Amino acid sequence: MVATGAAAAATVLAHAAPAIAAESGGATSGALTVHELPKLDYAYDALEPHIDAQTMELHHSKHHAAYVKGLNEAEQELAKARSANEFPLIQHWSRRAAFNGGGHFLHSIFWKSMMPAGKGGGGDPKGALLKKINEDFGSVAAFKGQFAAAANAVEASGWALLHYRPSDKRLLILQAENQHKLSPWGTEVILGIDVWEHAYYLKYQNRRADYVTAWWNVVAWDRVAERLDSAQRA
Ligand code: MN3
Repeated sequence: MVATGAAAAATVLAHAAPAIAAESGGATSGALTVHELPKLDYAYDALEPHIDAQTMELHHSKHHAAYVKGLNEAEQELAKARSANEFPLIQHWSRRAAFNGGGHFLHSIFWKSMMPAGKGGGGDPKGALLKKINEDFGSVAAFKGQFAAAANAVEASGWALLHYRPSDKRLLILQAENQHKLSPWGTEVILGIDVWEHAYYLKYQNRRADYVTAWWNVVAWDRVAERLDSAQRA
């Protein structure tokens, strides 16, 4: 989530501008975005028994929060490094911005893609999303099978992601290593599952496939349909 409005801009100026000004002799241009941890639409225990409350709390309030902090720091340090022509630092902070920014972006979609089972989560996609999944994968069952296989096959930490590619109007299932490697260009992520161990280990230990299977019970298809719709209109 991105902070907007005068308050956010004031925060940026208060925190970032003095540091940049000190490095660049006082000249600043533009304002940095202050990225914020999005609030969840449900309680930490709302996805039980499929995803346990302790995992949700740690995942959101610690892991995701750390990506937000890391992204803000990386963007501030990048601005300083650019002002000072510190090219080796630009490389370092660009990597940190990509890693933390990927984490922030994907987790923001992840939380929005889930709702409590039976209260917006689970079941099957409907309407235009259903039609598109049938068109590109043959059936919902085939899509779920391929998506789960991609999630289960991620080596170590990463994600399985459903993308929409506007250039040929297709849905694609892709993996991400960590949250930023193997990422394609020119596509919109419309659904993703986090298969880092922190997303499931407390409850499922090494049984990632069981977590992936349970996760379908909390997928908020209406939200996925909204993202597809907005990607198709863009
Ligand atoms: Mn995670």
